[in-house]
Amino acid sequence: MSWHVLGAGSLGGLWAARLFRGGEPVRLILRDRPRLAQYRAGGGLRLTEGDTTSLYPLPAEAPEAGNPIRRLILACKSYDAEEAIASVAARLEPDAEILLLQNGLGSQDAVAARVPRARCLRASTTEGAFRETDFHVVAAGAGQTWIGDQLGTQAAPPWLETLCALGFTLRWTDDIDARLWRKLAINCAINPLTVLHRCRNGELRQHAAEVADLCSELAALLEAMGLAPAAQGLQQEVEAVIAATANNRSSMLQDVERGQRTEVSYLLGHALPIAQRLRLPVPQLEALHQRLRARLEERGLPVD
Ligand code: NAD
Ligand code: KPL
Repeated sequence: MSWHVLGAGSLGGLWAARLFRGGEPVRLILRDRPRLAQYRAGGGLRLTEGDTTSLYPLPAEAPEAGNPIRRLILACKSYDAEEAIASVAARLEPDAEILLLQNGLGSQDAVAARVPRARCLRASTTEGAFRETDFHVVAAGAGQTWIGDQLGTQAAPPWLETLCALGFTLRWTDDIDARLWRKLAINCAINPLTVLHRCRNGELRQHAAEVADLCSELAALLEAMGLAPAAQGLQQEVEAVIAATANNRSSMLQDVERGQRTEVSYLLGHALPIAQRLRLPVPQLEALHQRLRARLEERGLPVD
């Protein structure tokens, strides 16, 4: 049974190359014919891991190709996910499984609403990869990926084991939303501040009080949502992530520095309306969102 990977960027490239290398049938779906021609001219997908770069001649196709899709990895950014799934919706088999790799929250529901018959599995990953050039991906540090159903009612799919053998650290969870919310909270406490202070993650240690205030409001929000376990020890984990990734630029800072749209709508932009609905005051988070939007506007970037 073939895998399809939609979104041949950093994470999509990493997943696709590892599947191909492991002997799994896999096809890339590229945005359109010009992109397909560009990919074919380069001879395939390049993956650098450590000192080794390999070229993998994965088959690729356009969204409108005729073959049906049974297992799909959706690996584009959150803000592109809905449009991307719509471009292949007609090709999905009735019992298709879709693995959603998007960070933050909000895009997963939008995708599931577009393809109500498919089984949408949500992932929360700390795997790292970046694009050296188009169709050349660099694996940037091993992480782990939690996968689960939204309602946590079904068993892990049998292919989880197969993928673990290909170099992924995958774990099944009955509570993927709690994992996604915890990651969202960590990203809300770190990423916007790195943009505002234009700093690497580790430099946030000089803004410890600001980080602590944000963690306290984020933990209160998680508790108010009935996600008390996801709130526990949030500040300590944020501090640990800042220390462990001290030398990194956050993904949001990287987006801003590259002049690209950020995923803020799926992080702070997703959390704040929920706080409002729950009538929970979160003044520090509101102020952070305003400051971030102002900075994005200054840089000529979309504020959503
Ligand atoms: P990316 O920008 O490197 O790749 C996204 C790819 O999707 C691009 O190649 C883009 O052209 C393609 N795409 C967009 N719309 C498309 C469409 N309609 N049809 C076909 N292709 C389309 O992004 P990424 O870094 O791989 O991130 C993907 C998601 O994974 C994001 O939500 C990100 O936050 C999350 N994530 C990434 C990393 C990482 O290390 N890169 C780590 C954790 C989570
Ligand atoms: O996930 C991250 C991101 O940059 O998006 C952190 C954990 C902050 C690491 O940089």
